[in-house]
Amino acid sequence: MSRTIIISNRLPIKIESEEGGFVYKKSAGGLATGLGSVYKEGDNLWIGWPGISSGSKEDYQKITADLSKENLVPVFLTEEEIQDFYEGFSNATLWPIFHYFARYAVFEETFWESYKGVNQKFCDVIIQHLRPDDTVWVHDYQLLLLPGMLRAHFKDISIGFFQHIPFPSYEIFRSIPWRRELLMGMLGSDLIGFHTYDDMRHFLSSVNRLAGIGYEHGQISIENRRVTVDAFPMGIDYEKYATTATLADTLAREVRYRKSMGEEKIILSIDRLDYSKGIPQRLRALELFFEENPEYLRKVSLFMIVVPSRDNVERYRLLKVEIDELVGRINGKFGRVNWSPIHYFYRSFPLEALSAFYRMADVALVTPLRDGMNLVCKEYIASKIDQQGVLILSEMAGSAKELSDAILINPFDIKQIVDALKQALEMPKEEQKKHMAIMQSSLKRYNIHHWVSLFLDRLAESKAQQRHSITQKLNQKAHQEVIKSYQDAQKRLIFLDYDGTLAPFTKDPDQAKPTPELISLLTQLSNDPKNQVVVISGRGRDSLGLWLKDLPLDLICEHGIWRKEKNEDWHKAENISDEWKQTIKPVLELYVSRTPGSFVEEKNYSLVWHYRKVETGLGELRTRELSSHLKYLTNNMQLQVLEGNMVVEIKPAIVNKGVAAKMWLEKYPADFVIALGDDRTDEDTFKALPEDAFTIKVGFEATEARFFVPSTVEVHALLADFTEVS
Ligand code: GDG
Repeated sequence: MSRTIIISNRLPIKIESEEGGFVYKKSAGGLATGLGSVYKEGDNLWIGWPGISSGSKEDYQKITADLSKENLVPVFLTEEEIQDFYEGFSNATLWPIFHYFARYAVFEETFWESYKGVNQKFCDVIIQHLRPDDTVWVHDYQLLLLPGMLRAHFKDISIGFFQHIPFPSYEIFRSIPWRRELLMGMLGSDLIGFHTYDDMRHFLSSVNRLAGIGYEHGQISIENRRVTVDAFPMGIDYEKYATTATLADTLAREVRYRKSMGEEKIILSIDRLDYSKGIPQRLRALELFFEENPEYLRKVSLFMIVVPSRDNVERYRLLKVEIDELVGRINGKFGRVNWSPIHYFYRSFPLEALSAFYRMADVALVTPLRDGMNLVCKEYIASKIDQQGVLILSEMAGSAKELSDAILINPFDIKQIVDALKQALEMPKEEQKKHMAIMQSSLKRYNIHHWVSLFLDRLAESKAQQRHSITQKLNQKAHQEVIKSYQDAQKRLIFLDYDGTLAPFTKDPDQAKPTPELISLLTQLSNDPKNQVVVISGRGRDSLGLWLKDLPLDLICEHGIWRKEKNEDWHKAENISDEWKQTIKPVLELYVSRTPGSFVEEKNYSLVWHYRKVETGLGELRTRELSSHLKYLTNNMQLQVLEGNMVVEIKPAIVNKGVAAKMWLEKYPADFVIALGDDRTDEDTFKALPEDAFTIKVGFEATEARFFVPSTVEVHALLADFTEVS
């Protein structure tokens, strides 16, 4: 039976040693709750670090045995690995880069080596437990290389990856020396999820620019797989927070805490200690708020919880000092004997206390400078059952995309936070309730369980799509099948596209001249009396016609406008005019002047705008603009606008490679028909051929062809094998 294996850096437990054994405390975090229903079921597993870095062999054996009863598998890490992999590469390299704190990032070769080593360690443990029909779900930035490592062992296994923190813009991500390896590691997955659409498009753009791999509708084609990239905003365990808020223990705590605070209004903030959370900025905003609005002194105070985190790292220690000093300064400046502007706790609390704080708070002030999602703001809303309250939320948190009923602020704009505080404290109760109800109904629906099933269903769907894709790789078996049919045939019709199929695609179209090896291959193939070889291309006859003029083969140029059978003259398709060029050429020239690196190629009866030398991204953008401009212009002109490989081509609509291929099929009936091509225009050829023809796409994009091969190398190998048999 197929199982689901969850992988994350930390297991959802905490181990404490007690005399004579260990005590295992379950984590109550959102992810642990959400995935609890998954990993505890049947033979499913959760694999990760159990949180301890020292112990005897016997201890580790005991822990492994104890955890296996809970469907948990430990990956033990050493002190050194914790330092270099976890505190080093994960938290001192990736964390600052991914949160746009590039100046804090440390690039250390030893950290990177350790990161690779620990990802490999995870891979080795997983392999011992994995079965080929399992589904693996890898979590977060500590394990970016793992999907690629697993893929190398299990070609067909279903792998999902979710990143809980932001994915930065390409301009930031590119500064990591090991950027390409990280991307390739992630691309081992079948489905890659982020919290927001922005993270997703930043990732796609990095893949495009750094690995040179394009994408269409959020899908990346790599080797023989299609990787789906999408946004899955994570929810919370809504019922848990809503229920805890009504428990007797929570309500008793609320009464107790309230009593000690008096009548004053409460602004609440809860974060882990982290520079991405914007804690000093928030404190400065509070200081300014009291300076500008002294009437609020003694009437409002900030209840601030900072949960200790990574505080053995220098950067975090410094942050702690900065926060302590700011709190001291503000309390010293505005405090009175019986009133403090800030109640500050550097510790964590049990869920019931947290729930009581959420209930007590008139305003939640959530101001991260960057946050993948931020669950605290969602928990605040879920806890406000039958209560009002106002959420002030940073637009830099992923959750801001969903919670548009909050007061959204730019956390770098301290004046805006001050205004937001005033607005929140003065907001009429009815208005508060209205916004709260809207946000609650959304969070109730898009809860953590919804998120888990959405991701896993999407992963299953993407994998099923991949497995049922009709285009198969031309593997050894299929290759032999093609050779056998070729050998058995008496008459063969062979259609070969040129650029990207016979000759590798180059930045400079003039560099695509056939090599002596290619000339020799085509000559041998054409000399076989059973073969009718047709080179079918969008190229003009002034290049391809000249290059191949001495070979005994047929040529179809400019998508069929010019046709030449061997030893005969060129023929032009009928009813073709070139008058339209006068109207279209100036438009293409306009796009050349706006797009450095692009140029216009003029063929006898078609025009091509090339952008293969244009900055990545800009060319694609201009293509969208140009295509829609041209489609409007050519409405009644019987022209076709084709988007090809780094080109936009305009040609008479009555000719295309499919129409030309059909003419050859009628004239030269054959019992073996094959077509090879890499471009969108070759799809017309594939579609025109009979079902039993061998149609082979060069490359990984979606296609009508029956088979695909990765590159021109495999095309040459197949043609060379043809020449070996007869
Ligand atoms: C990462 C991403 C993304 C806090 N104090 C106490 C306590 N907490 C709990 C909160 C909340 C969690 O910790 C914090 O979650 P966040 O989402 O706010 O932030 P990160 O820890 O940075 O999480 C983040 C998240 O992953 C999920 O994908 O949203 O963007 O950075 O659940 O309630 N819990 C208890 N006592 C405390 O004192 N029990």
